[in-house]
Amino acid sequence: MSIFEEMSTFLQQGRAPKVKELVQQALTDGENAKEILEDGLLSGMSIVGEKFKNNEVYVPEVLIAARAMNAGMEVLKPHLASADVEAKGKAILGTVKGDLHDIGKNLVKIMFEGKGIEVIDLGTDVEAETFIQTAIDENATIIACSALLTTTMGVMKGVVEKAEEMGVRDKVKIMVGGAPVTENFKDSIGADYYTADAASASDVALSLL
Ligand code: B1M
Repeated sequence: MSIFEEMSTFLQQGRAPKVKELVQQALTDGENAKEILEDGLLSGMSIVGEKFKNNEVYVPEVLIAARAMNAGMEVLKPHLASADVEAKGKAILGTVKGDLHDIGKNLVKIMFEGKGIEVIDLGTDVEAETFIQTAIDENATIIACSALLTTTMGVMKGVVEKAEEMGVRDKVKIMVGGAPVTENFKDSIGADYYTADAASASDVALSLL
């Protein structure tokens, strides 16, 4: 088994100290930081994402795998700049105003980062205008909104309207998701993409960048 396969396997098992150790070893062996990221860490995370989508693993396993990925990233980050890894793009993410549910939103963040997308996480209870202003300030092209309550999903319409009002509707893609959100709802508010789960959301986001 190559060091990258080993790294990917330990990441899928959520064994953070082992992942960290292998990233360090790969660097010491002279492996390229970009290859360590893509063939070791991201490859492992993408397998976890697929398994999650197919109900072969569940939320706890995903969160543990994500912790292992973050542990590896800590070691790798300083070397990535020098390897000149291109950021794949930037997304603004949050749970909408009035809604405090963040487990699904955090999974979206993990899956996006697993695909190499930089995420500005605004947290929960986020005003429509904050999504748009942050996208403008950060020069981000993707806005990803999560809502778990039927009473808060309407805020997503506000995000679309604010984007129009603030003159950036043609510059951003607005993605929506969360348990009560549907494809029909997405169409009714004029958002761009709906996905049912976090892994699919990251596939769509990557295809947009
Ligand atoms: Co709340 N809650 N909750 N809750 N809670 C629900 C959502 C509810 C369905 C429970 C129920 O009644 N059966 C119900 C909503 C009913 C409705 O609106 N139709 C409900 C309610 C009513 C409430 C309160 C109002 C309860 C009260 O106080 N009376 C209150 C509201 C607080 C607030 O937000 N203002 C409340 C509070 C809470 C807790 C704080 C206790 C806790 C949240 C803790 C936290 O998030 N840190 C909580 C929880 C845990 C739930 C349930 C049990 C689980 C939600 C969850 O995390 N699921 C939930 C019942 C349920 O869903 N079975 C419920 C796991 C998570 C991985 O799934 O977030 O759906 P989910 O994410 C999925 C997809 O939806 C998708 O990806 C994930 C899978 O890959 N996804 C996206 C999510 N965002 C996406 C964005 C995308 C794409 C995909 O693109 C951008």
